[in-house]
Amino acid sequence: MVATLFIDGTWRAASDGAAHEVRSPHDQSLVATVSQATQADVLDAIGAARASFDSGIFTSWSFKARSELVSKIADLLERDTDVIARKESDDTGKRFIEAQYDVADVVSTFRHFAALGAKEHGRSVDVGIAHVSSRIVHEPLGVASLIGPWNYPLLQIAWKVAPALVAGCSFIVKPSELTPQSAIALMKIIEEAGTPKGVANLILGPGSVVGTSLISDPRVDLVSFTGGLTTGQTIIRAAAETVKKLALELGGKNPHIIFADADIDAAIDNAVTAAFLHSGQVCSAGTRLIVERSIHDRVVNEIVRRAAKISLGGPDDEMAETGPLISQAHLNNVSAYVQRGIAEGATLLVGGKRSDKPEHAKGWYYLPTVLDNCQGKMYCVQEESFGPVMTVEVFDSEAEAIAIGNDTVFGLSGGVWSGDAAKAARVASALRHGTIWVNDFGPYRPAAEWGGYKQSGIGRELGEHGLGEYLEIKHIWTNNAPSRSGWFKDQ
Ligand code: TXE
Repeated sequence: MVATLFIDGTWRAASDGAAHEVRSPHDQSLVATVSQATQADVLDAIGAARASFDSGIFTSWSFKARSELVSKIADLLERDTDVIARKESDDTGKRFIEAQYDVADVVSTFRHFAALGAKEHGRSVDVGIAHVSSRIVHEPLGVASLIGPWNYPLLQIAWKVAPALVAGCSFIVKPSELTPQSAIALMKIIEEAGTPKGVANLILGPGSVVGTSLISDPRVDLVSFTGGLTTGQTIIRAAAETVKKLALELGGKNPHIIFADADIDAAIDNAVTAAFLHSGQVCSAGTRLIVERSIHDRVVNEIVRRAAKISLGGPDDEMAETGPLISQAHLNNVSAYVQRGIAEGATLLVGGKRSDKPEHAKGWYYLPTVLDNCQGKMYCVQEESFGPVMTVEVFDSEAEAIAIGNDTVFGLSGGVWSGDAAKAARVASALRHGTIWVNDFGPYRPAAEWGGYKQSGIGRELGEHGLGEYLEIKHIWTNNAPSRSGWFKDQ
């Protein structure tokens, strides 16, 4: 029987023995069989996390000691890069080399939080009374449910696990049911590094089955979630009952604005990458191209020419530039999204269908797609496809570019290309999105905050705030010369 749940320091099978088969999006081959938790297992994991937190077994460690643990985890992850990258590319279908880059980013994330934890925490406040000392101290927030998606499975979990460990929280990790293997590998490393029993727990299974308690149980203090908007809304509703803290990253439909005075060649190349990297399965993908009318034809013709040549393939295809979609259900959604765009009046310039190459027959391969003549109110402009689909709109003025870029309920990221630094800075400032790239698109660093305005989420990951999400802030006022308050008359 497979035993891939990690609860209270022990590897366990599901209490009813249930298991789940993970299949490659590349060819549907069986890549793993993992335990599928029951409700009883979930309650056990929450109980273990709560008990470990309340016992002080980890909260009593200094920030420095917890940072050293996180640093050790970074070393072990680095040691196991290729093994973990293999699991990640098996589950997601992404190229092995991309999975290796992802693990390198995971290691950097752990190193960033280790360094942040080692810094001084808390501060003194001058309250203007000589005999009063006032201190702001940071304390671990409590028990956290850490729920991850399938597009960057280990990385998105790492953005949560590393700060939770530095902060001294106890937690339950739940990766996407489609991509569980890298989370299992991470949990083995967390165990090997010497994390106290019960602090780190792993639950596997579909959110609809194992998620409910993770987001509503009164013993959970914080839910940190990355995934779809609808699930995010479910979590907000469930968390209301016990006023849980929330950290939500819910994706976006990200504007990518190109002015006529930009370095057009660089802008085009970055626009192709922004939209089609990882087949568009990126929350910050630049899939909403907004281009100045005078350069529309030149830019769009070149993007279409490039998109048609993108080479698709599985984890070990050395000629491949990107891979399959995660599942058949997702492929069907992307396909329906494109058809709806066409029905609403968009012009399909390239792609718009599943790859018909024989070597892709068993995989969920969808061709890079460009929809031109799009208008702001169209479904394909407003909604995220999470697939390789670029929509194109035109603008005539700076004000119009900004208005289009902000005409969305989302606010995760955006890009602006211009040779006029002052104009680019004005547009970057006016766009209401959490990350803006000027004359670039896509790079991020663990030291810089990441997160969304508006319906793209609540809170921030990475940077310094990314640790703050897992901390409570306490003010301790100490009067070193106690005296009567004298407020009420003592009759
Ligand atoms: O996400 P879900 P899905 C977007 C993208 C995509 C859409 C749906 O647009 O097409 O979301 O993807 C768990 N209680 N993003 O359906 O369902 C689930 O098991 C607790 C953006 O895959 O939100 C998984 O672990 N947990 C994104 C995680 O939530 C629940 C990345 C995400 O799944 C739950 C992925 C519940 N009731 C998709 N229901 C990004 N921001 O990067 C589900 N889950």
